[in-house]
Amino acid sequence: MERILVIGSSGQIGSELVLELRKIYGNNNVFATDIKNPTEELKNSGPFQILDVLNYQNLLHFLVRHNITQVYNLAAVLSGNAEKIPLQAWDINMKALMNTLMAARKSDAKKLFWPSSIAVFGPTTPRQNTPQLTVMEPNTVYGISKLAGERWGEYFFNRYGVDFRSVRYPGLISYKTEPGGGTTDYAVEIFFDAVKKECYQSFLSENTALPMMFMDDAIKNTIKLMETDPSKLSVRSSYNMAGISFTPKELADEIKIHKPNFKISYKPDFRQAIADSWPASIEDSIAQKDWGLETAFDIKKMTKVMLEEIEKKINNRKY
Ligand code: AKB
Repeated sequence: MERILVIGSSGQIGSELVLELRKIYGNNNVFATDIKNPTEELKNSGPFQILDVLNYQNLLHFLVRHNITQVYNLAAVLSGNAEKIPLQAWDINMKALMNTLMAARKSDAKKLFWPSSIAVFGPTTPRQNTPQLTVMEPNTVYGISKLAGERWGEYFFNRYGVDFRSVRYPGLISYKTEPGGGTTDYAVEIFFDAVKKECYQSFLSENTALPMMFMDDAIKNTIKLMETDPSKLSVRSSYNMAGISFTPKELADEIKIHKPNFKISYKPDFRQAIADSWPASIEDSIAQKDWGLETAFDIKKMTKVMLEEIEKKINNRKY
């Protein structure tokens, strides 16, 4: 029987991943933890505890006490925020990972998921259809920490048998919990502003293409990777995951189909330089071949669901 710990369960990925894992493995077998309070839905559906992953002893104790077999460690300072507090972000991102790797090695929680990102690539990487294996010279704090994390994950797999698994997430788009401090956040903010105000000021320029993915696809594929027979996994650093690539202008045009009065303006800030250093599109055939990565949402389907669900959310709040 699997007993699963999700670290960072109150964040954008965690708040949806926990609910999906509880459907599969049973409410009481999926432990949600964070340093922030969870959503009501998450709190009411199973165990939640405040846990700081930066405290190694508390983490190890938790794993042993609850007989944990799998860990998803989602705690991270994202790209935009990391540029504001470089040394602190490096410290948090690396310590959160190293504590989990060491605790996995010392306990029965040998299976570990840790998210990497398209941020591992840099300005010298080929920007279109970026392959799995290529030049990797990230120039952001977040990207450097993700690349270092991938190398440590693979090292702990080879050296200590920790069953480390990872994907390089593109920007993730969801309506339940908003992201915080990322460069791809515009692609979530735009939907909330489109519903509330029918206008949006983008912090990225109109033709900045980036890989993105709807949260349902991200969650489904993350769990699929974790359920794959270990012998099928040829990559123990992190798998490319392409999603869908589009620019702010292309997304705005899609929103206008549903909201003809919607207006977008552009005022690039410091996150433009980060976006310019990342790939515009990614190639993910190795993940497709090894563990069956597949997605269901294109820009049209995603836009429709995002607008409908945010309308519902805002209307429910009013009454
Ligand atoms: C960010 O923008 O920092 C993240 C990411 C692409 O990893 N969404």
